[in-house]
Amino acid sequence: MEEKYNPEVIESKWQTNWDKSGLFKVSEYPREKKYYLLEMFPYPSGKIHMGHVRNYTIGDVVARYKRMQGFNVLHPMGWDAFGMPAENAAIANKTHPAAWTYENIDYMRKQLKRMGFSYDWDREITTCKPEYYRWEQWLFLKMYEKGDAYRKESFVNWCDSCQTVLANEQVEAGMCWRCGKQVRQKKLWQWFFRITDYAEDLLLHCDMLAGWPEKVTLMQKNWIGKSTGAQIRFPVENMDEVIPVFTTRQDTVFGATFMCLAPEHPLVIKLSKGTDQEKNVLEFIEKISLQDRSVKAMEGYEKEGVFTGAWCINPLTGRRMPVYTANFALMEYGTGAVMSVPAHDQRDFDFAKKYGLDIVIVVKPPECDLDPALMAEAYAGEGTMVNSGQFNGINNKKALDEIASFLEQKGIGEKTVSFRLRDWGISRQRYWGAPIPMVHCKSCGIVPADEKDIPILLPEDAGLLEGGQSPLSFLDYFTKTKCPKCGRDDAARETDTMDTFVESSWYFERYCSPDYTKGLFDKTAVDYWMPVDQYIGGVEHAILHLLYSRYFTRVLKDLGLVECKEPFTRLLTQGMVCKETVSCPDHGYLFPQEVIEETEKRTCSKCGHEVVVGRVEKMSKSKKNVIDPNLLLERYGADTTRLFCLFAAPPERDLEWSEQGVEGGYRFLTRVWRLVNTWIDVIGNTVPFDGEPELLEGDLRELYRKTHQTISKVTNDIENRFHFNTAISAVMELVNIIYAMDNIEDAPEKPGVIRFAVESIILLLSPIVPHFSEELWEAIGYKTSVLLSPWPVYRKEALVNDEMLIVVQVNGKLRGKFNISSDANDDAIKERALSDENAIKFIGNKQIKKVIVVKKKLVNIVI
Ligand code: ANZ
Ligand code: ZN
Repeated sequence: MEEKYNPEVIESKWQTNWDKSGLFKVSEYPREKKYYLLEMFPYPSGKIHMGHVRNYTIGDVVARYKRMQGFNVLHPMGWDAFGMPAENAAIANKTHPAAWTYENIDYMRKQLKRMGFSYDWDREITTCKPEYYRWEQWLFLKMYEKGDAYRKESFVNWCDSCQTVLANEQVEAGMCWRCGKQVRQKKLWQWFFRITDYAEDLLLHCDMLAGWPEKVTLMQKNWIGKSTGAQIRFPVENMDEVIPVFTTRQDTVFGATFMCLAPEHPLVIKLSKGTDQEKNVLEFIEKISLQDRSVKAMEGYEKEGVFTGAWCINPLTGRRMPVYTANFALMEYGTGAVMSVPAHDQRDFDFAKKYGLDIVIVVKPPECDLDPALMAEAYAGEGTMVNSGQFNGINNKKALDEIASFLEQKGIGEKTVSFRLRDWGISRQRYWGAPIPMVHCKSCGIVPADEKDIPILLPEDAGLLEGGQSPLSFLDYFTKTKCPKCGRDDAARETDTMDTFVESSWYFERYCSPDYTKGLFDKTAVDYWMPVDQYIGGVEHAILHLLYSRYFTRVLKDLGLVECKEPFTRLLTQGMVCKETVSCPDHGYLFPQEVIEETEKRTCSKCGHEVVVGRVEKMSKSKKNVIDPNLLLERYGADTTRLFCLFAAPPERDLEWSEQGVEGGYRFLTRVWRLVNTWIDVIGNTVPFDGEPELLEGDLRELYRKTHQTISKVTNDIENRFHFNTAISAVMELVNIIYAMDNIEDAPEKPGVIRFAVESIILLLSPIVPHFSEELWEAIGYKTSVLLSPWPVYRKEALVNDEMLIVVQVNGKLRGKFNISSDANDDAIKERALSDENAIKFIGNKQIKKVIVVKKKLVNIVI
């Protein structure tokens, strides 16, 4: 065994070795216990960052640990390879998205291998390859056939500069998340997936995802946003029209004094046509259409609207209600119309005050009376019904159901629910994505592509347009096609591509049979592996990616392609990797390598100014507080990097970068290395001791017990909580104990007990620092990989600390006895003796002069 720990040599040795022996390959040949461990696959942006390193290290430890526990572990990796950054980078660097993407993938794959992750690389998936997206297109056709995919005209957030539709969450305070420019509203024909069909089911199962963090299921529930209420129809005066509204407060119908329609509501133009309000209404609609929806979604923006010139009738009071169009009424929610009850809804109240509309109180608070003229705000609380005809006098909560039933009886409305969740708009006017397999024919309209024509290949060599606009519609050889229905040869292919969230909604199922050529996946394989037992990734995907994946798995189940419907049994959302920011008064934020460490201070390498150390924040290129994993790999190696990521914080917490932490990790590994080196001659030719603890004495017994305790602690920490940091601490403690025992008495069991301790240390550390452990495992004589060894088990009886019998004397006379752990120190023994009931009796209220403790034997209390 080498004197010195040399990570560079060891790590490349074992990586080659693992590769050659195919150690990480798995198959589904029925083995009892399967375990599917998955980390969110990366976007191939160029190189991996510390966030990836942390995420994948956590996953790798679990994968290796489960494997040693006897599970058949699927642990795959791939690339979420479509998406806008590839196009932007291609324009900026004058390359092609395909070339850029594949190059990045090659580089990042090397980096991941360099980290020693135990992926089955035979299962690698790259979503921009036709072998992958052809099945997505095939699925699209099936969904179209079933009505799960449809086309509708709708308003979208549109960025002129990126020439693309943005999802609501890609709009930050009215600006494009990528380029920072103003977003506007544009009406476009778009493709949608009918996720709302599954709203109820997705919501219901949120409560059954016991292995998910509660904050994530809560976010999903809020996103789905179910409201229970009623739909009520308001007839329009002098017209053959009704306005249906959705309300959760049907108890307040008697207080509805005006109506508000969303500016996009089709009745707005119809009602105002020919009235003197027509011009105002059209102007208002135009103005609102330029506002982006994220502004509208904000609380506290100014409520405004205009009268449409029309009136409707309150079906319960007969009151004439002016019909307005207002910016706070959203077309996408409920029916796009709001019955406004200013006395009991704050928005309606503000609106009524602004435009001088009537306020009628219908719920009276328990303690006081309300006066519409004096109210400063709406009353949204509970109370007694007033001004509400036959419902007067009852509690308004009770009235909810009664009024709903009454409306149903009268045929004016019915109980209903509304969801906040919208159908999933998947059309992107982008080039670097999977083409939507539809055809536009001048005779037949929209026709699905023929299944035989799939994959509809994305041309990988299209020239990009400067503005970033998709080139697809300009490529005749892509767009020109025959109509699959009537054969006309001047039909055109759809040029929209799919949202990249579509690829990531089923990749985990594809991993189960990545080379399958007859469908999305082989059913036997997918039913063997799915669901994913443990999924690990960033909390930023708590809503969309996870919800879309849950939805897709349901669609696939309903198509008979897979058995399970919840794809992820357990979910871990890891914390961020953070570091302090450092800036120079003249040069702004500095990269760590731009800061010079001097004895007393740190200075800017550009100008010599003393730097300012800022807050600890998530590592980001813009703040320059990043550590390049390559640097760590070069300086310390993969094992130290992994050890640091796991030791610095439990996985779900944020991790603060610290150079000392990394160095500490390195020193610990060196210490373990030396330990094995020191003992190797003694333990080299023996087997680990495996007997009863009673066969041992003194330090050996202590060490044996400690080793079992460490195995138990590490196993529990990993198994139940993924608390690798405390697991590592426990191993460190064990290492310290061995170091502290320099003079272990020679007993026949000595080599075996020490061997047992050393082997356990290597095994327990092996998922965390695999190369290091392989090397030591080999050094102590093993010929096969440490990964193929079973995880160590502990003896229950060895966990309990030994006890000793202590005799209690008062003035030298035996007065009592007790058992106490052999770990107990003199103070603990003394305390226990002084609380001994019998002793207390004999002491009475006499003064205690002295307490003498005789090690491991007796306590004498002198009074
Ligand atoms: C009358 C009423 C009286 C309401 C009252 C509230 C309080 P949640 O709980 O979020 O589902 N609403 C309905 N459709 C709307 C739309 N398209 N745009 C904006 N607002 C809309 O909210 C349900 C309430 O939101 C409904 O109940 C309706 O106002 C409003 F004292 O009806 B309510
Ligand atoms: Zn046709």
